[in-house]
Amino acid sequence: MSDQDTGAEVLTGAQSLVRSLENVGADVVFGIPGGAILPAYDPLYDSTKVRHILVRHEQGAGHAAEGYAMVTGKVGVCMATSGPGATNLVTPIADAHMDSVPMVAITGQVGSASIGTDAFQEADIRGITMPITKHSFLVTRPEDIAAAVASAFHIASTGRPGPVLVDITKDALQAQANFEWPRHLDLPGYRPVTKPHSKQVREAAKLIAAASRPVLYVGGGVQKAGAARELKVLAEMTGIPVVTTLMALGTFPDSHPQNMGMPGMHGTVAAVGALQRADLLIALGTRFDDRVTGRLSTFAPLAKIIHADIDPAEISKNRHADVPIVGDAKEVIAELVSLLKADDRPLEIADWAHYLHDLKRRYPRGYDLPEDGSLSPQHVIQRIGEITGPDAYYASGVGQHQMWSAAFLPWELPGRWLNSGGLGTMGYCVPAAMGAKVGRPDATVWGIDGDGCFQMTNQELVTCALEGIPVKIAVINNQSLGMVRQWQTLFYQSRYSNTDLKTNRVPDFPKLAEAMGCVGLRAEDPEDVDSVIEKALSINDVPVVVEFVVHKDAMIWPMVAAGASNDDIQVARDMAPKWDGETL
Ligand SMILES: Cc1ncc(C[n+]2csc(CCOP(=O)(O)OP(=O)(O)O)c2C)c(N)n1
Repeated sequence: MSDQDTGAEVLTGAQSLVRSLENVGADVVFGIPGGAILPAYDPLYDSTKVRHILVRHEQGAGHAAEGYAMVTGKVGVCMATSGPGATNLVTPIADAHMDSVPMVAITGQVGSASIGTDAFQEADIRGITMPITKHSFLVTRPEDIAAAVASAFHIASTGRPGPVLVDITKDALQAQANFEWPRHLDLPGYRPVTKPHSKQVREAAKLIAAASRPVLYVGGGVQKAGAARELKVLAEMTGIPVVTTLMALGTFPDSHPQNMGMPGMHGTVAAVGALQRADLLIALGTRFDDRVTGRLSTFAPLAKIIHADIDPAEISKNRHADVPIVGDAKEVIAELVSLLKADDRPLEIADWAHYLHDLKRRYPRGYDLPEDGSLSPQHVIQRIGEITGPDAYYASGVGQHQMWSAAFLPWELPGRWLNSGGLGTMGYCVPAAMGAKVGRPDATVWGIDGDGCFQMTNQELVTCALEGIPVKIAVINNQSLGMVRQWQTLFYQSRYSNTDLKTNRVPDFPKLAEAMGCVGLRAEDPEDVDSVIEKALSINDVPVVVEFVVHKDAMIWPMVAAGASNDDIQVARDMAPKWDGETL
């Protein structure tokens, strides 16, 4: 084709990259420049469509891209130079892979002639990230950049979303070539199935109609498919009890009487009991993660399994599916709804629903206030949620504060919860909150972080302060790596090896916040909790950090010990629910 036909222009590879990002609608890129990626930063300087946010650590760029993707549903983009820049992206890439977050990571690579010579800042980032990316490209010619970027965005955002790496050599960025935007993507073998097989859905509908103890086991895939409305129709039409996993909180409202809560290691007794006693699990966009199943051989021993997932690799991976369905959760649920509607026979599950409601009533989520009058972390988190409301976005780090956030924040709306569920990445909170606030500038974005996690990535508050990203971060300071300390209390005879962070004024979190251009606040007294939250909510021009100095020994309950059966869930230390005499 002639230049005139295609409107082709001669551009440098770097210009092609920026033009390609503009073409795919990438309006924000989080990154840090360096030698190999430097050519790309020159045309980026001129782009009026792509905002580059200069982070302080590439890990922050990656988690920010995840946060942005989570709240917008678009692909998050991060950019780094070769070698250490690229390797600093490994953690967020792995995180996005585990939690199915659509992300494109663009990295500079040393010149193509130097590849394999241990050149300065050379790292085989494609090799390093091969197992943790959905796909990756190494681009060595400028004419291949547009197609690689277009394909990367398509792959990241379709089917099961995930991270895609585009590694571009410096010479490819510098050389010139015709810029041609691909009309068709050449991706042989990549055909994600979204439409479920009708026969399978019919089989599923039959099992549902015959079940007496069914449960809707709902995972993050339902949230990603934007199928919350369809799920509500299915649940209300059938009356089937629902459990929402950590990744699905808010996909079905917590306040809904059919919601039994979150299953798993720190799930509710009603949710765990529902799975263990079910005769049918309708597993939607969920992956039978070990944190949900506990000891797999004892998980939901009486249940038949309908497993619907967009990724065929998930089906029967951990638990055999009696009815496997490959497809988009929204389409699967919609088809199930129309089949069950046509059948028009009410399910006979009244006893089951009654049993679970009773379980929920007998074992509500709760906590004891510390006897010494110090702050209860659960109370702090609950009040943040109550005062701020369910419409805000909440990110967390990893640890006890994450599980308390899951338990006590108001999960009424889909897509409001950002956390590192699969990889369990400490340091996720601050940069993910930053990305979320960039994606939803008009919304309130809280990060609920631990004092340990916060010390891993708080430098991105400098980015937030300078770039006008007014997030609110609550540091739940229990002066320790609390979740690990809890395990030491329970399983290592309270031998606290290397979990005491001694974070009593070192660092001084409010001062640290102020030094980073944020407002720093602190609450140590239960009486100050509400006013400090309200103060934080009243500041909307700069980021705010609130340190809550809480009791060291608060624990997260209920708990299923790692490797134990869900049947052995403890509601508090040495206190198990009374299953004996249960007739179901
Ligand atoms: C990068 C990383 N390193 C180590 C761990 C193991 N780990 C899980 S939770 C936790 C403690 C987190 O402490 P903190 O941020 O203070 O939160 P808390 O549990 O006290 O709420 C640790 C060390 C991890 N998940 N991620």
